[in-house]
Amino acid sequence: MCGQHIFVMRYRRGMKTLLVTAPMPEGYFSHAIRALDPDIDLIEHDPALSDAQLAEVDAVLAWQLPKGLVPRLPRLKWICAVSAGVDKLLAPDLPPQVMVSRIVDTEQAHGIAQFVVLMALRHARQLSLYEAQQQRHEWKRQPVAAVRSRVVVLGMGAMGSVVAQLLTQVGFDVRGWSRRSGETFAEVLHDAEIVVCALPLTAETNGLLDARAFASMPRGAYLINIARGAHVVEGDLIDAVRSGHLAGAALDVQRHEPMSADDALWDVPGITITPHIGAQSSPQTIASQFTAGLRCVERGETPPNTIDRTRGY
Ligand code: OXD
Repeated sequence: MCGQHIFVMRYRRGMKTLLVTAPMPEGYFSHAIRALDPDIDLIEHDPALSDAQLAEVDAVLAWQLPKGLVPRLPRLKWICAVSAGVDKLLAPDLPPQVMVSRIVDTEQAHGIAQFVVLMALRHARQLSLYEAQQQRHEWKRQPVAAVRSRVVVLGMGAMGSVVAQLLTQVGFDVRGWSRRSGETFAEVLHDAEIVVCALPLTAETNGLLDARAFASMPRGAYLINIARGAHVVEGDLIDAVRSGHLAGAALDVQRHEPMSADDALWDVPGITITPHIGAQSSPQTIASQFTAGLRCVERGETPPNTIDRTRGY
């Protein structure tokens, strides 16, 4: 369902969409889109595209925007993210009237929730201890009990709420926190055994998980980040883990992706790195939400899941 009318004039012709979806291979999204509607006018991004070709672009389907692209798109009306997060698309030079929407995908949210549960249980059931024992051929039992750890989920949007639900079903004692929950950040962290970051990345949340936040968590707490690397001040996290204040972290996202081979995060005992594989929407889901949104834009209406650009999500 489209939202409100945004244009006085209705568009009579189909719109041209630029696909800026690297690192996905060319064709990854266009095949799925053309399977739904072979007449949609698509071009794949290529640095060699001329100003005249870019001047015809009405919409962009993108993961992130190369610097300098936006001013070359004078007709741009809509950017559709191929992701749940839109932070990589909110370029400072994006004209205010350009709408930005995101993918809202329950399958992806379930995949993320499963990943969080995997990491939370791995930590709470001390799996790394038994893996280390196995390396040493050491058969030694530790006391065991069903997991009831206190978990705080930061961000209770489309992702965070599904994460909180699945953690609760597994037996964790879960509390959600969002800007509107009333409690201060330090209050919510102070007795959290596991903190899960599911926040959107905005100017307010960039670097929120810093030395102060880690100091507010109890000794032995564990961090799971499935949102964006920039939520975490990575140097502060390394210090908090190396000092023994935090037990460790599972980082599916990092500030610099892909991480370079000499990134300091790789070698911190207790920090688990995965390469942004928590979950991903299928090209078919993205194609279907994109084509539905494009129809709205063609009719001069707001596409579904359009974000509030002043809030950043
Ligand atoms: C997303 C992601 O935002 O995959 O969808 O990180």
